[in-house]
Amino acid sequence: MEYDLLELQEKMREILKPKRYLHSLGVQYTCAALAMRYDCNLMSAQVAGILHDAAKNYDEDEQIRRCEKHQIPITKVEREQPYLLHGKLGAYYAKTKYHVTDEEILSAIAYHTTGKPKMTILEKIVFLSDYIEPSRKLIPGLVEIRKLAFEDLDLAVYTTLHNTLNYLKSNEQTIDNTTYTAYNYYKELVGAQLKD
Ligand code: DGI
Ligand code: FE
Ligand code: FE
Repeated sequence: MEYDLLELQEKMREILKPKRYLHSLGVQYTCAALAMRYDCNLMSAQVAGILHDAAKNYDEDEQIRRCEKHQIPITKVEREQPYLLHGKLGAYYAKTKYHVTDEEILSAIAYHTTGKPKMTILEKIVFLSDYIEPSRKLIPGLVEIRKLAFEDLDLAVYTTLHNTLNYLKSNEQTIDNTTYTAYNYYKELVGAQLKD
């Protein structure tokens, strides 16, 4: 499938706030770099990257309302933390507004916040690029994960999930079941030693 990246960028520039647009461009280019490293389709990676936060401009009530309108199922945790819905809703808009037909791109957008077990290379690339793109605020561990992403994809995914879970736990936030199952899957996969 052919996509017009300039047109998609223009669409995102129109609907997103400037900082969110800069982030989306950063994710697009980071996706491209990782796709080169891991022999992934460059176009798919960039399309997923530029569109991944396409539903982020709606506030939480509006995200709930739009998911209900389009019959996108909402879990209990998502109802508590509606910002978790912007992945699924973004995938819906990628398909309906931006004519993305590749299921793998749509899935990478849908799961970019939580990750999931057994991600495809494209899904892992989008998940990581969202975390490491150049304009992300420098949080503890980010410098290391930026390097690790280009060395060991699964270990980088595991480390990102580990850091995210620690962050959510320390802020007493409800953890989505998909985030948990993703973490447990990648923990098993890399056989990493937990340091908490
Ligand atoms: O949309 P972005 O800001 O670019 O990034 P994102 O879609 O990865 O969302 C980031 C936030 O999502 C970050 O604060 C961590 C949070 N998050 C990830 N997994 C979970 C979660 N929040 C909750 N409550 N539960 C989760 O399982
Ligand atoms: Fe996001
Ligand atoms: Fe993002």
